[in-house]
Amino acid sequence: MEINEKYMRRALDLARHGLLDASPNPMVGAVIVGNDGRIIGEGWHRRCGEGHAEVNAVASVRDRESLLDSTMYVTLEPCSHYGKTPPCADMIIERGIPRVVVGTADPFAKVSGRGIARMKAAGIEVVTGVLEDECRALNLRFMTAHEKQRPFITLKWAQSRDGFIDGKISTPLTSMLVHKLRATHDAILVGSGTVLADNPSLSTRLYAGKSPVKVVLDRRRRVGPEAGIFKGDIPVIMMSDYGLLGDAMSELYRKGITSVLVEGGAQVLESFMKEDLWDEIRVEISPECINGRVKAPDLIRLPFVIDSETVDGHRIITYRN
Ligand code: AOF
Ligand code: ZN
Repeated sequence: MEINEKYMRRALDLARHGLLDASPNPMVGAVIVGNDGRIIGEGWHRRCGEGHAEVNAVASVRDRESLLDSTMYVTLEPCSHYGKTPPCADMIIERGIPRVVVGTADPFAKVSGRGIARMKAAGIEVVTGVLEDECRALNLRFMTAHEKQRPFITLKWAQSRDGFIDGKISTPLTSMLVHKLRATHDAILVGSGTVLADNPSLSTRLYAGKSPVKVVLDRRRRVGPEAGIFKGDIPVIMMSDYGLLGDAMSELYRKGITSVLVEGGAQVLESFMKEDLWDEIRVEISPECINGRVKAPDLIRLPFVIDSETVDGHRIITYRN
């Protein structure tokens, strides 16, 4: 169905405008096509808490009547729940849109199929799975989080050429890239050992982006209120009472965190890897040998390299699980 893909591609392009502000909501785009095949409305989800893509697309249509013989293309299943905004499926039914083409189902438990079912029950012709792979890939973290009921987990460390993580590895430019990476996650996580040893602020001061929530694994309650992570007004979650790492991750998910960047130290990173509790690993390798004391986790058995770049002579490699 060439024609469906053409309009879905446009909806995907629109969805990407949500890149900076949609999270933790997904990026979603919607296109409304009139009976002569021309686009009569477009919209996307701009920011978490604001109007959904479908609502913005409908609001952009000049002639309400034209909706009665139109097709809506939307990258994600229209929602069926009252969240921060009312259900899009109901709005589509009320406006009398007779055909809806959906990219992929919404894995969010409060929706997951109910939006599609509700529209079908109201007599709307619904086509699903158009450019499904692209629509899923667009919101990989959102999809992973809701399907696995835990945040998307990125492990990150910087090591010397000879595999040590102690010592100064990063350059000003690679440090800025770390802050950029932080800004794309809902939370940053470290172990209490890292807080005590390095007293990091875990901020995004080197990059103009969002500041994620800070999470510290601190079973022994060793971190005091004087720690640098408490400076500023970014919330800090101290986790002491959890059984397994997986339980800690489920708890973060229940708090609404859909992605977490795990920054160390070595023991914490190793534990996530041992439990196969990760989705992406991002490693920076400096060109120097430092013959340090703390070994970086072993890279040998990591499966898929999805990206490799060189910045200031440092290699930055990204693996996907
Ligand atoms: C849609 N269209 O553009 C988006 C959807 O709190 P709310 O009301 O913003 O609802 C957030 C949930 O709605 C989110 O977890 C996801 O399941 C869905 N997002 N749905 O129909 C959209 N952004
Ligand atoms: Zn919605």
